[in-house]
Amino acid sequence: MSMGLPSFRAYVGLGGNLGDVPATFRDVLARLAAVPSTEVEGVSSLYRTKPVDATGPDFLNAVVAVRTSLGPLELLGVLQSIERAHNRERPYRNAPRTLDLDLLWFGGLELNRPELTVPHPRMHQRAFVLAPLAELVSKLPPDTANQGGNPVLPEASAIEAYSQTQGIERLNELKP
Ligand code: A4P
Ligand code: MG
Repeated sequence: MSMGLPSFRAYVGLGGNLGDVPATFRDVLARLAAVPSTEVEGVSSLYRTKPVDATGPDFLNAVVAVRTSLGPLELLGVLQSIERAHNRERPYRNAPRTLDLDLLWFGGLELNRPELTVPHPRMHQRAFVLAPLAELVSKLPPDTANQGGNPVLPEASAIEAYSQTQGIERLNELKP
């Protein structure tokens, strides 16, 4: 990472319910690590999750933290190119997918544009996002490199309760 440029911590949600999803997620980590001005700071465990407003088999979900001096729209572009590399098709909304990458949080920035809303507007209802995100936030040192602070999340007990109701099961660590 080049010195001097401001950098931000971003949290990216990974989801998929088609194909070899752990292999897909490992490939996402490798591709993110190769992005200029970007490093992977941490990864949650893998979670097996029941589809929410979606059809098909159970999902796997995870969250990755990156530190980047890319801008939020540039990072979104990178995420979309990684989705395309995995032949993500969009026959209809919330169709089963090989890979969905959502930008959950970008250095505390609040952005509301058609192509990008951060923080991600649906993350607070979704245990498949909250459980891995809370795990990762608690594992990483607080982000003091910028003024954006850290994601504000429900209490651990509330996330645990959502996870029970929504059928979220923590699996193994996602190893690069
Ligand atoms: N977009 C706007 N804000 C963002 C953001 N913060 N991150 C725009 C990523 N993209 C953002 O996304 C549609 C458009 O959203 C993009 O053009 C982008 O510019 P998409 O990935 O093409 O469409 P999608 O995935 O069908 O919709 P979306 O909104 O990503 O769906 P969700 O809300 O992510 O839900 N159940 C389980 N258990 N696990 C899952 O992972 N995922 C979904 C998808 C539903 N149910 C699930 C899971
Ligand atoms: Mg998406």
